[in-house]
Amino acid sequence: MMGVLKVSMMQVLGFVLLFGALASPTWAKVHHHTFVIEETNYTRLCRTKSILTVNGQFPGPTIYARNGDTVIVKVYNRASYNITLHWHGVDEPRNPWSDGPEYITQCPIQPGGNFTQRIDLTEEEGTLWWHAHSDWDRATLYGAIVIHPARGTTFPFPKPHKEIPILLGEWWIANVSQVLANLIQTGADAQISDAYTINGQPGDFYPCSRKDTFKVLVEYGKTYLLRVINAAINNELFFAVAGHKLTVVGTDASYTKPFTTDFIMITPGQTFDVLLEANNPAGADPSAPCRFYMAARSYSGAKNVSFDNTTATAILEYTSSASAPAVPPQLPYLPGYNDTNAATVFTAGLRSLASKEHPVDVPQTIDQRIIITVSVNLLTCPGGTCSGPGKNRLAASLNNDSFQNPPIDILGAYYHSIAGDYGTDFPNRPPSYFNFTADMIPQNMVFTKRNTEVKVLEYNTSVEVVFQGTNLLAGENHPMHLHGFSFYVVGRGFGNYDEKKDPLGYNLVDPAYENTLGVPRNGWAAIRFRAANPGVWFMHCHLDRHLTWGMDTAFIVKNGKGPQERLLPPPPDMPPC
Ligand SMILES: *[C@@H]1O[C@H](CO)[C@@H](O)[C@H](O)[C@H]1NC(C)=O
Ligand SMILES: *[C@@H]1O[C@H](CO)[C@@H](O)[C@H](O)[C@H]1NC(C)=O
Ligand SMILES: *[C@@H]1O[C@H](CO)[C@@H](O)[C@H](O)[C@H]1NC(C)=O
Ligand SMILES: *[C@@H]1O[C@H](CO)[C@@H](O)[C@H](O)[C@H]1NC(C)=O
Ligand SMILES: *[C@@H]1O[C@H](CO)[C@@H](O)[C@H](O)[C@H]1NC(C)=O
Ligand SMILES: *[C@@H]1O[C@H](CO)[C@@H](O)[C@H](O)[C@H]1NC(C)=O
Ligand SMILES: *[C@@H]1O[C@H](CO)[C@@H](O)[C@H](O)[C@H]1NC(C)=O
Ligand SMILES: *[C@@H]1O[C@H](CO)[C@@H](O)[C@H](O)[C@H]1NC(C)=O
Ligand SMILES: *[C@@H]1O[C@H](CO)[C@@H](O)[C@H](O)[C@H]1NC(C)=O
Ligand SMILES: *[C@@H]1O[C@H](CO)[C@@H](O)[C@H](O)[C@H]1NC(C)=O
Ligand SMILES: [Cu+2]
Repeated sequence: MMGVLKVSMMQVLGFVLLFGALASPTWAKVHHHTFVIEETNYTRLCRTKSILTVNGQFPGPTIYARNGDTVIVKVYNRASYNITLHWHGVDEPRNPWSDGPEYITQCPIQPGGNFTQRIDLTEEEGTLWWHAHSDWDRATLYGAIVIHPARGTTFPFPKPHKEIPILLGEWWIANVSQVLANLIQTGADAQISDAYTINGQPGDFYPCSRKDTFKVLVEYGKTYLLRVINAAINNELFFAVAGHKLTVVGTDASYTKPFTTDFIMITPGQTFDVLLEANNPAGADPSAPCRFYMAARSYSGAKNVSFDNTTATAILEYTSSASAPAVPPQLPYLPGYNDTNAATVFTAGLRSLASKEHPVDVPQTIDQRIIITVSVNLLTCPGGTCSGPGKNRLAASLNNDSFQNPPIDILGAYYHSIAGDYGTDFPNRPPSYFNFTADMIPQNMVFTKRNTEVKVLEYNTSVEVVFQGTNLLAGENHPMHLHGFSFYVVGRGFGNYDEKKDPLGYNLVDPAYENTLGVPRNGWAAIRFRAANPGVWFMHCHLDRHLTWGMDTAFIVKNGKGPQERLLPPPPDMPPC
């Protein structure tokens, strides 16, 4: 009896071990979520207002998965707005249908409607996020996506004691839909926000906020992984933790060489994985108070552009402080709001890990270089009735094309060969060459034109895009985001890009691999990627007022020859227009 049992248990155990060992690296798990979008009352800064939420939560739910997994999200729109959701930084191989930008890959999910989206986490590992991609709904519709190493693998650094998502956001007391409506109606700049937030809370320096300030408890001697996400609408942010260094180990779900710094500069759309060692000497003394602020405030390089200059805080508290006197925490050093030098030094420190386990695949040669000017512009306003500079309307452009959304989505129009929705003449070069970054630019150059032009790429083209910032109206750091791909940031500089000299200085060895990059104020940045993902992929500035003004376009990547190189068919429940 015992013998039989023993044998059978050993067989079972052997089977499990063998099967587990064989299957685990490729055993992708499928996670199912339901996201119900609804309007919920939240109180911040002494005022209650109705905001858009997912499952009643703000910030929204965190999606946890592992590299290699698939996440299926059933989205049910119970709110009274047209809404779409985007999985920021996920490549979505061959499946732009689930990507989300309104009128680019889908028509919005209308009130009462549903749409089931599929998120395939193939190469991504680290931190990403999801957010609304309709109007400015992402002001409150956002949450983290935490992607752990694939089964059977681990982090390329010692396992942290705990992981803490840090979502940086931006809050208006006013109705954000109304803020956007006013911007569109008047042609003037956006009303600035009233607060920044850390995990939904403004912190101690704002009215009625102190009791809800976000707090992290840490143990002396342990290391924590902060997963920092900038979900703000219109502001790049400096972020730091008093009394502690930060070691960046990843960005945009790709590992970096460990890089120790006092602060980070994070643009909307970006994420940083940051190790924080709870090693402040005061933390070892139970009688000493040991509390520190983590803080975020704007990096605003543009001259003469108003912005929210308030500071959001959260508290890092050592567990040893439980019985210590409650003295106010220290504030960290943060660079000045216009410290472009500090932003540049931080950004220049980022390098891909480029290890055996996490190799890079930087295109060493390119088939095509596309040079794109990134500008803030004006449009003339009929009857001079706008409230922008000179009674004109503020606008923005890429290569002097100010993008307007078409009435039906470009992906659907492309897939079903419907003509007239968009053009394919997005220029490969700036339409005119001038000193892009000069202090004074002839006033007539500032005006732009609206259209809906995209760029078509053959499958597997090795592409280089050079973004050239301009000083038209106002030079500014623009966080350019590409859907469907991550890219290597091979070069960056100030002034005008020199096509002969600047490529000689590229980093083709270990450049950072990102999905959003800050194009330096009055400078340029060059990215490389291989267009091996068929579909329609949006590219835009992640400052939403620039996006609204037209700083966007899309790539259509054509099908390749093989069956695995073709766009998948649309899901049956694509939202109708
Ligand atoms: C939300 O707040 C508004 C005004 O503050 C109030 O009129 C409304 O009844 C509240 N809604 C809910 C569901 O509590
Ligand atoms: C969307 O899903 C919800 C919940 O399952 C259901 O009540 C609703 O009828 C669906 N809407 C449509 C338009 O099918
Ligand atoms: C917010 O503004 C939008 C656009 O003007 C409007 O449709 C909506 O009813 C407003 N929401 C609230 C809660 O006032
Ligand atoms: C700053 O902006 C204001 C308002 O748009 C404008 O009147 C003024 O001329 C600008 N100043 C400079 C130096 O550009
Ligand atoms: C920041 O805001 C304060 C008022 O809250 C103002 O006095 C100050 O000039 C502002 N600074 C900048 C750089 O805008
Ligand atoms: C930053 O702003 C300060 C004051 O607002 C100003 O004195 C300084 O010149 C500015 N620095 C740069 C680099 O623009
Ligand atoms: C372009 O403008 C910048 C800033 O005014 C100036 O330093 C530079 O010399 C100009 N370049 C050329 C080629 O004129
Ligand atoms: C952009 O296009 C407009 C309209 O055609 C033109 O007036 C303007 O000079 C162009 N600007 C640049 C920088 O090419
Ligand atoms: C893409 O092109 C590269 C370089 O020509 C080649 O090595 C690779 O196999 C191609 N990939 C696909 C999927 O066709
Ligand atoms: C919602 O989306 C539908 C489909 O694109 C469109 O016809 C309708 O005008 C939109 N409603 C609003 C308020 O934008
Ligand atoms: Cu921008």
